[in-house]
Amino acid sequence: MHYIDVFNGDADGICALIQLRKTSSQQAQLVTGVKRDINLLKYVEATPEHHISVLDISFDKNRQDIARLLNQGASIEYFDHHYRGEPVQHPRLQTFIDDQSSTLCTGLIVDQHIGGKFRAWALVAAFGDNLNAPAWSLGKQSGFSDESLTMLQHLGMYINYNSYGGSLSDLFFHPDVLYQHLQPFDSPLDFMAEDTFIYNTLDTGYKEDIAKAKTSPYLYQSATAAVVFLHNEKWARRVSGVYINELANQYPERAHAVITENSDNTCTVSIRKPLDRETMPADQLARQFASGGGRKSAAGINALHTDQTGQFIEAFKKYFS
Ligand SMILES: [Mn+2]
Repeated sequence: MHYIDVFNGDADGICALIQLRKTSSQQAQLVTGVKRDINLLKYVEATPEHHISVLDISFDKNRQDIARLLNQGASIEYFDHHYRGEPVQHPRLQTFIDDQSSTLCTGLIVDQHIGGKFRAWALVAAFGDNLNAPAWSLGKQSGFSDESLTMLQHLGMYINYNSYGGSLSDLFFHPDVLYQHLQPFDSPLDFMAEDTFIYNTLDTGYKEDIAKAKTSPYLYQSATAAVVFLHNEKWARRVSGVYINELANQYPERAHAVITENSDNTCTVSIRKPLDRETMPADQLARQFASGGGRKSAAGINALHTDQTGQFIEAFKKYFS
């Protein structure tokens, strides 16, 4: 049997796979990319000799390739928390998908699947997806100190930060390289104690990029919604997703959008629902635009035409008012 591991390049994808491979260790071909590169299954070719594990990318967005790979004879196990759409029944397809709970991420779904054996990695996954409250309470329940949880939270933020970018050349570390560095460690706390280069590189990069983001202009700002604009720069593509999480945490009553300019007359849009206010789900707004998608709390539009920026801001203000 040949194994292929297909995973989102963010903290949730990486730390979900770490847990899975610590539990059933096997040599696998790795397929991953920047966080927004979610149609990862299109890069995969299979035969009946292939078993494919897929983590943290939307089932719905990969539906055609799932059908193709099953037709090619592969078996697939699928772990995710993004929009699933119509379920698929197939004897060689096993799914562990929960796209309803806003307190679960793929790393926590794998944690349940393996009985919490590598809990600290599951917590890094959850912190990476900005699930701070669920991660903190599960961490306390599991006996972690406040100090350890703060460290896991930072690592999750930094691995997540590393995954944002228009292309791999924007990133400090290719996600598969990062995975290979992290995977040997039973606990992320051991990783942080032993391998300081990666952590320090991301820590410095994060702080510098956030400082630049804080000087960026608001296109709209009220008590219920705010829209920030970032120019077409490497640092902006890297920081957009973590900057919006920081804004969401700082202003929990407010909805946020960060619009990042691309070089081809499009913008990439990140959307966060208010953390402390009940509203409509963020992904439903995103899906009103072509190339939009995501989850209830966090969603985005990959390529919004620059002409549609005004239209998006109007829709966003109305949606979250
Ligand atoms: Mn995730």
